[in-house]
Amino acid sequence: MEIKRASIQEMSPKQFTEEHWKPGIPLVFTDASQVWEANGTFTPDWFRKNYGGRRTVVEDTEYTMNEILDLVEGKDTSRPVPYPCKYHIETQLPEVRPMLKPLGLNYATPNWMESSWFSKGQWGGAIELFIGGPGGQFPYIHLDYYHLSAWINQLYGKKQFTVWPRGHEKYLYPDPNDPWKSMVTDHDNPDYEKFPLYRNATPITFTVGAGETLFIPFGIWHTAKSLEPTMSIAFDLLIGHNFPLFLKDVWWFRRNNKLKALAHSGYAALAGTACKLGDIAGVRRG
Ligand SMILES: O=C(O)CCC(=O)C(=O)O
Ligand SMILES: [Fe+2]
Repeated sequence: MEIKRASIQEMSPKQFTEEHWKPGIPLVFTDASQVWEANGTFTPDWFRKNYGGRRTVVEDTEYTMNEILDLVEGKDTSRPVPYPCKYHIETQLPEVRPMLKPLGLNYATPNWMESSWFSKGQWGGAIELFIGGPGGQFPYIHLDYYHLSAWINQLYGKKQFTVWPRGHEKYLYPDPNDPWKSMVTDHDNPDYEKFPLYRNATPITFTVGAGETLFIPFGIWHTAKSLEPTMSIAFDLLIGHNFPLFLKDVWWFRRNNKLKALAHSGYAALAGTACKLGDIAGVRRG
């Protein structure tokens, strides 16, 4: 597997579906987010000016936007810089939501996560702003929950990503208590005594810069590291193709409470049917 970079000029939505979405191959779009007003607007200074006092909690500590930006830009060196610092767009920064339209960049569409059926549920699928500083490392190698596919829109600074091909769980030692997380830490310098099968893994590391969008299909193990002050907007894609796996996960996460599992799976199945019919009828979402 290699990571292809493509401009929207050379990758039609149909071609994207056939060559990346269906086979599950990541892609870096060099310019897909230019349809967003956020692209070029989201900078540390812009957030300081407009939302400097906006609060969020990172690793049990509450910070304002200004405090986070001072840390990631090295203006405050008195304490460690946490990663990732996240804001949930719909609830913590709803004012900027109109600047992320069309959410799916004309590729991640139709997206059932944009229907009111799914945004009501507890299924992942949030739109989030990630802020990081130099060296900020995502804490583990993982798969995203619910078999959702991730779209990571780098809007400021460079981030390094590492991905492992689908099926690499056999080399990555998933945590038995949370099989979406790998127990392999420090993949640049792995402990082969503890993780001998990791020798067979074939990670690919690459950089995603401002204005670029990384598509991570479900089943692709991944992790990230901020190389400098960075801002990105991540959202998830759910569609007929990953829905059966999504539905299985809805059950699996609630399997210890059969009644709850049944209620949530029933709701999700109904929502999926509604979205499928909506797609056929050409319903526009978001
Ligand atoms: O941008 C990053 O740090 C990676 C985020 C990620 O993979 C996740 O939140 O699931
Ligand atoms: Fe992820």
